[in-house]
Amino acid sequence: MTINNTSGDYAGDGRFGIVAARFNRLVTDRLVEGAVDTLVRHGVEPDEIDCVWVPGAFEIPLVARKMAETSRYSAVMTLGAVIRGATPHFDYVSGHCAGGIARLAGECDVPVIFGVLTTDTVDQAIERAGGKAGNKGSDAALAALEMSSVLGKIQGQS
Ligand code: INI
Repeated sequence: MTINNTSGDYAGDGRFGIVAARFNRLVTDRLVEGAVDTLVRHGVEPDEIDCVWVPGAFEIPLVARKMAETSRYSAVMTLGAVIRGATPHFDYVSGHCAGGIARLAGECDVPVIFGVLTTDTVDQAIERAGGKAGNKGSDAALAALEMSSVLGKIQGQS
């Protein structure tokens, strides 16, 4: 048996969770829009999407874990934007956030998707939030759809 969903033909079944950071909201609003738009275009009803806002990327892992542990979601997407400043703060926030989400992605029973931008500049972040480098929120939604479909197939649900 081969499971390789390259066609992008996902059922979009179930509820989908988003955890989004309010920090750098100019960017993260665009990421959320991209994610919701992509989910809906793949057949997810808007009222099957729950978006929980948290203060910043540092807070994402805790809320993503709580959402994943409810077993209510087919996948949980994490969306944020950590932009490098002049101090080591960036490294602490991005390191905790990425490390926490990576642990969840390996430990949780549902897919936890990493859609947190880490960039040197605001312009780089904007480019990746619906600008010339695409929309990483939309990419996160595609990964969520594919992963929930793959897990459903492995578990024999579809
Ligand atoms: N949070 C972000 O999401 N992005 C950032 O760029 C950022 N910077 O640069 O400071 C940031 N800081 C806030 C942090 O995530 C926490 O919300 C805060 O430290 C409270 O725990």
